[in-house]
Amino acid sequence: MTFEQLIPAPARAEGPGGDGFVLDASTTLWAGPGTQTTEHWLRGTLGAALRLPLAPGAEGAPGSVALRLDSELEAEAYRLTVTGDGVEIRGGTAAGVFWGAQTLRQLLGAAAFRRAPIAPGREYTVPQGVIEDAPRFGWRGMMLDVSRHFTPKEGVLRYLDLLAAHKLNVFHFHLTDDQGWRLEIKRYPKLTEVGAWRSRTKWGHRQSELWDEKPHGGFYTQDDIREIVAYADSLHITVVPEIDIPGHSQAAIAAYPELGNTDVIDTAALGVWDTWGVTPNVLAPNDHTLRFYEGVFEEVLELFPSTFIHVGGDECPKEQWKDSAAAQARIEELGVSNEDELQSWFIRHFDKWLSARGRRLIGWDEILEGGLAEGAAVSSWRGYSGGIAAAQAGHDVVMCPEQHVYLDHRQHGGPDEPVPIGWVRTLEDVYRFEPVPAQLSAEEAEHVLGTQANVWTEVMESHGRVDYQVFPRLAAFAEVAWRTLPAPAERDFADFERRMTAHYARLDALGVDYRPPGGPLPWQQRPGVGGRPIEGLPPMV
Ligand code: TNX
Repeated sequence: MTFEQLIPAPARAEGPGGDGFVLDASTTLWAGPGTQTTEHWLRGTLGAALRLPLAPGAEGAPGSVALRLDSELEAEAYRLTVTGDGVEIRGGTAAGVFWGAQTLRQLLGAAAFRRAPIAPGREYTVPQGVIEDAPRFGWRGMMLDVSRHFTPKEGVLRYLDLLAAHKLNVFHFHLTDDQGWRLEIKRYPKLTEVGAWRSRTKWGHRQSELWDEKPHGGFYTQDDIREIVAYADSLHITVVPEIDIPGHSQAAIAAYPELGNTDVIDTAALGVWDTWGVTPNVLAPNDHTLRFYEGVFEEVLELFPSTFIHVGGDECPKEQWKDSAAAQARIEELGVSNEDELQSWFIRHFDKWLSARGRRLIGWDEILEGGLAEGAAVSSWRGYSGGIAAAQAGHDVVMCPEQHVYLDHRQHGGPDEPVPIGWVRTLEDVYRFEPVPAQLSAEEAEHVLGTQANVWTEVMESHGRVDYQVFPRLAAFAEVAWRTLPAPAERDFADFERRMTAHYARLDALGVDYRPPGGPLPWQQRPGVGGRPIEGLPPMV
């Protein structure tokens, strides 16, 4: 193992030199004040993989791993020093120490990514040298859509491990959508009794004629969520929950029909949606809806300590509001000029509501339409433009343009790609993704909190399908989010690919069902299941 096989590559590495440090049964672990999360993680994860006790030892004892905070380092920065005598990880914060431990794991080889040793009694040598490293962005995220296809709790915990292994620190949890409500809300039990299940599922892109005729569903109890949030916290990952309003809400309307535009359609006849796309069935913009969702958000705030709370705000078609006498009366009463401003009023309500409780609202870039609420942040998904406009207006932005980092989009143009949708975005394309657009001045660019990759699951019916779409591209994304890389065209993709050889072995050890460089294995293909483009349809671009 050398320093040249790390992903993400560190900012600076000196070495390797000397014989290295051998971790064995006698190696002790000393954890300075404030470094307990890493102490537990090292013992629980590395200790299990290598079957080493990593017993508590004295500060400065030879043959030890030492963890300490160092106020001279920036938050999340770390310095990993390996001598013939031991390993020291210093971090600017507890998170910095933890990221240093992730690097240590990579230096130990693929075996360190298993849950138990494959060669008991083997020694593990860490190369000698110094690594100094710090992230480019404070928001390095992945969004997982658990509405379109449910990921059971165990799968979520596993993804948190995978994020941590890539030094990603935000898990955007897309909990509600038209096709399923996944979060237990005590005061509204029907949200999960009714809203967490659909009778059947479109198999493939919405233009496909295939159906999976079996019920699909599931949800997280509040205790599940507490466990997920606490587990994420132990990995220095923040969970940002998303409750999508006022569009993408058909599952909620199916559970509580009075939330819909009852003067336009018979909302009592609506079920949880069984196909994909954008439904016209959106929330009614009235006081009852506001009070209902305040109730939802009250429980959300109790469960999720994150400063940011995502309220969706995307793809809210305005037809029903145009046709609704009640919505039109509301427009008049508020003195706003159109339906976009009505949506803006709706979002602003929750912006104020969240601010009053010490939180901050974040929403998809449609929340810019009709005027962006003060203090709100934007997830820029329809390209860079929403993010540019928001940053120029002084709002914080998370860059996640669909043209670059939507991992549901196919990663190769070949005919074997399973359920191919969207643009072809290869591993190299993701490696060359630049989160900060050139149009922003240095000052405006300060508003780019970071970047995230979004994993929408319409065409991912299983854990294996999610892995296939996410990996290996998440590794390239992690490097983009962590490192300060040259301009896209100048990035050394060949070097990244070379490092990926070691990384594939780590992913194998972790049991990740990634797309192999040579294309999908037979069982990863989905012959006959339509994506888009499909025959007879114009291509998406
Ligand atoms: C657009 S991104 C959506 C999602 C879909 C996704 C599919 C966003 C805010 N809305 O509802 O799942 O495209 O790529």
